[in-house]
Amino acid sequence: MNTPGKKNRRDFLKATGKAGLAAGLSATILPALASVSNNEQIVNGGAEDVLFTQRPLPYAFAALEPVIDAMTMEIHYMKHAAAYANNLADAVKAEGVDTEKEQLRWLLGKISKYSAKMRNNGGGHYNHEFFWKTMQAPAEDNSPQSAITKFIIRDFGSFEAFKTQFTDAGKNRFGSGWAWLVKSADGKLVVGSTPNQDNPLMDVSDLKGIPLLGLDVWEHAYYLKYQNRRPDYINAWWKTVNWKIVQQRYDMA
Ligand code: MN3
Repeated sequence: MNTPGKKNRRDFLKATGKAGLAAGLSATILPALASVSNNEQIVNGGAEDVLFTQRPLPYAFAALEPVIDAMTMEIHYMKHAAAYANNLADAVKAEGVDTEKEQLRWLLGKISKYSAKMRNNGGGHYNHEFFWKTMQAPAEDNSPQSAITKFIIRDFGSFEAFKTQFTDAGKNRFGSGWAWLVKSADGKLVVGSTPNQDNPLMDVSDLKGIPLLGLDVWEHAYYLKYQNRRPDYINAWWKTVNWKIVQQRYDMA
């Protein structure tokens, strides 16, 4: 038997669930499934995997200048994001999560079963790891040169209309939170926002779907350079979006 690829294995899991094991299929090709305890469904299978620990920033603190200044990036990564990761480590220990077997994206899918500390820091850690990967050195003309463009046009009418809707989601999120582009369960692209460190993978979230693109609109993400001008931050941020990563997430979702 050929070992299925990641995508195929996921589709296989979606299609068969635990029945696969009952049918005598080798658990060695189903490591993800084998680690799920009874009465739990795999959720968020197509979402980006994020480890429980903080990964190195994939570029230098100054890499996103002039859109995001090096000082903001350093404080954001070294202090804010590191604190979410540390607090998440405390929470998983206190609440008995086996991080060898559990995956953060699954845990977010049943976050209502855990503490507020797990929700805030699990979301905070996932969101930031996801966010760093979505950015790269700014480019003036930074529209996607990939298949996702046609799906954006299908679901929003035009690329500009999508950008406006996403920008508005970030501008209008009262207080702290995130703006998102998600692939919803019916395959459509949807824009929305979440409060605090909530995430569209969470069972408690009003906005649900597989995240493709996320923007941190907490003041700590932009205040040193933009102060109260959140719209200026968002408008500049478009130059840093790594559309190749967004496309990869769409393909996996
Ligand atoms: Mn942040």
